[in-house]
Amino acid sequence: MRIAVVGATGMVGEIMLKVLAERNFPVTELIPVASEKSVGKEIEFQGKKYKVVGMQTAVDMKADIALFSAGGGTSLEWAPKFAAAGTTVIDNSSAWRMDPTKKLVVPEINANQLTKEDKIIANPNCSTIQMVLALAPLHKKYNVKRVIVSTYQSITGTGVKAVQQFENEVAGVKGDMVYKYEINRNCIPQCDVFEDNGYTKEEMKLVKETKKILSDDSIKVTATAVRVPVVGGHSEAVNVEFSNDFDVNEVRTILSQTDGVTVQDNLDTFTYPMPKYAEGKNDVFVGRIRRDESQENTLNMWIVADNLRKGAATNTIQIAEYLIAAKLV
Ligand code: 11C
Repeated sequence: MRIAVVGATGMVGEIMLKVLAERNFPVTELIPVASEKSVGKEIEFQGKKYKVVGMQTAVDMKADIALFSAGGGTSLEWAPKFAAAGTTVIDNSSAWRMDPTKKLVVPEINANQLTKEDKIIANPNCSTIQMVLALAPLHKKYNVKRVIVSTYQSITGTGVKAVQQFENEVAGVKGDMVYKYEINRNCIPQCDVFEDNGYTKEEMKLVKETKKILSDDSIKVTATAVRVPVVGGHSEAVNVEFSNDFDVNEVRTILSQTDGVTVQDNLDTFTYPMPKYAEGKNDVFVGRIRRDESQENTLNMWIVADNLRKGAATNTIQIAEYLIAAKLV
């Protein structure tokens, strides 16, 4: 497969290259793509050096698949050009996610909806992916009515400049501020910009994307997304009300049999997921699974994942792997 990585020099792009190599993805030719200022730079992949090319050059090279992680504007402009050249685009930005003509895919849940006609495929937001991966099998069994989610999101979700802000603060060095406030020793109850309804974009992604991925508009979701001074991954406290009652041990069994989910839930050994230990892993980790004693048919759980991996690069590459296995490219 000839694979273009658009945004190859960015944070997610770098993890994409790592994950492609780790998973022995069948890359016959890598086409690293980035903005004009990075064109000509060399990137090493599996012992070979590749020169970064610009967008139009990459379109003209007609890769089989383009993995995009270059922001919404770039994606809106360039994904259709790649698609018109015959390249299947898997896009990490929010540009196409809610477009009714585009599929929003978490492979373990809904990759079977994909067809050869899907030339631009959307990768969901990181905080959505980890939540829906745990919700999907429980929705099948007990029917999810309502979800209340509070997130504790890694600064890597904002990008490299946020990590720099954090490191400057820790070192006591003055530098550019990406957040409105200091993030070190703080929690900022704002991920992304505010919308007219008083929620942030990030919170509304959790609401809208969940319904689309689980193909169920009746699921009610409400979210509070918080930025915390953490680098390894996003954590989420998720309260789920079902239509039907459940057995907590059965929930644990269902989750532990779910592809891509690892249950870490043993109070005797103080075992529960934490971002520090999820970092670098491709799975979604679920723990603190317990009944909500304040309300019928309601469950609490704690869900953690490396937002740059399952939340971004790994999910994108799993979609590409599915396309190849299903002979859709
Ligand atoms: C964050 N979830 O942590 C965001 C980053 O729509 O793909 C990814 C934004 C997106 O701030």
